[in-house]
Amino acid sequence: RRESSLLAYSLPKHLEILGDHYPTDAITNVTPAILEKVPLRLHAQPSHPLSTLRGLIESHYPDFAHLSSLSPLVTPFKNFDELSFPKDHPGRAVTDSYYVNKDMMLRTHTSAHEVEVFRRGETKWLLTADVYRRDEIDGSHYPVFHQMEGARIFNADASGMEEVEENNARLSQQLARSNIVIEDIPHISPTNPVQPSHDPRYSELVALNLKLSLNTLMLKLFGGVAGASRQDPLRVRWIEAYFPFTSPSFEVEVFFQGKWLEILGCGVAGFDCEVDVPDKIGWAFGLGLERIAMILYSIPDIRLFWSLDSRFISQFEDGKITTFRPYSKYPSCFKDVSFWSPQERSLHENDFCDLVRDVAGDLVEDVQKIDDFVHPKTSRRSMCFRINYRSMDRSLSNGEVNEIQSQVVSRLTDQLGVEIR
Ligand code: FA5
Ligand code: MG
Repeated sequence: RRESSLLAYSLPKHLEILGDHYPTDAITNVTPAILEKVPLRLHAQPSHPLSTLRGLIESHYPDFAHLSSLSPLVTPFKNFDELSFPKDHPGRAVTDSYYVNKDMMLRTHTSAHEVEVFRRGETKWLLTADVYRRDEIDGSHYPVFHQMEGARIFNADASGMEEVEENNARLSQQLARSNIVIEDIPHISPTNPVQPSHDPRYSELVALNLKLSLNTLMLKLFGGVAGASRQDPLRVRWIEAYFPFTSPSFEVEVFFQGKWLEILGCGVAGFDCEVDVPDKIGWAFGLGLERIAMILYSIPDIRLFWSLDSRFISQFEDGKITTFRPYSKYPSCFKDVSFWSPQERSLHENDFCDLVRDVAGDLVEDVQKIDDFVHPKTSRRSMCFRINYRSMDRSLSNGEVNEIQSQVVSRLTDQLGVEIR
């Protein structure tokens, strides 16, 4: 596989993705290593931890539509514009997102489908999918991960608000009987305002419904592992956030093993800018499945989700959360590479990481920038990266690592135009 991706870096005229052909162009930056993940759909593989976790969350929302088969290929319009992301939002950059060509990209979040699902007339729904972001390489970041979007809308009138209040009363009772400590913030504040088109009283009730719904979900997911004994309750905190398509907006963090962990983003949805349903009001959230699964299953490295090793997948049973038993860790091997960045344009760290990922696949465990300076006289930028190679399934030989490293070095020169030091 490594050999073929070495040859494939000269970009083909067309890419075949999920059976369709797409022309490439000047901004194409999807790599073979990424495209090979697209058909895998871990969230739909029976007994895979991500699939079991999806089922667990779906069971918290039994009367919602459960969607999980939308194509990851979306237009930048759908991923960004339709959700009111500004034209200069950093997420749009080719350094941060994967583009098939200028008109088609791999979704960066499940929110990319919000407008379409609302337009279909769904009022309560969950949507699970693989999402793609160019990022650093380490034990908790992977360029493909999984999100679950949830949304619910109500009629923006007395009858709709009656529905919200009934639901709020039921959820509050459930929480009152549970061992959970919630650090809350106001539903609406000057820095986290109600939308101009929303009745503030409706927005308050809907924000409360969102909070109750997610607090009870956190209790369902973490109540067993994070404590929830008298002395050690589950701690959840709400933080003000900003998303261009919701207001007020929040992030939820859960206290786990001494640290606050960000689980999701959410808010009161903006239907005026999103969809033509002015007489509705509701909420939406987007949560990261890997982060939750790593805690629930004690999975130490995000790459393990992609492992084909039977020692990984055979440990799990559909619908059951069990503690992962690590099998022996094979030795790792560091290699450093130092180079001068091309003079015309500075090299982005994500370009480096993608190239390494493309050559080494899952044999790369992490990449660290260990030096970065600009030469005072020539103004040239020098960078040094340390690549940590380790297989999760076997011992790598010295010769093999050296060969991968020399492929990295030659592609750095040929493809990214750097000068090795
Ligand atoms: C979003 O993606 C928004 N679409 C969420 C949202 C939905 C807001 C609906 C409002 C309404 P964010 O980029 O923060 O937001 O990601 C949401 C969650 O995905 C994070 O809280 C985290 O759990 C997970 N996540 C984000 N980046 C990564 C990553 N690199 N690796 C693993 N999980 C990640
Ligand atoms: Mg975030």
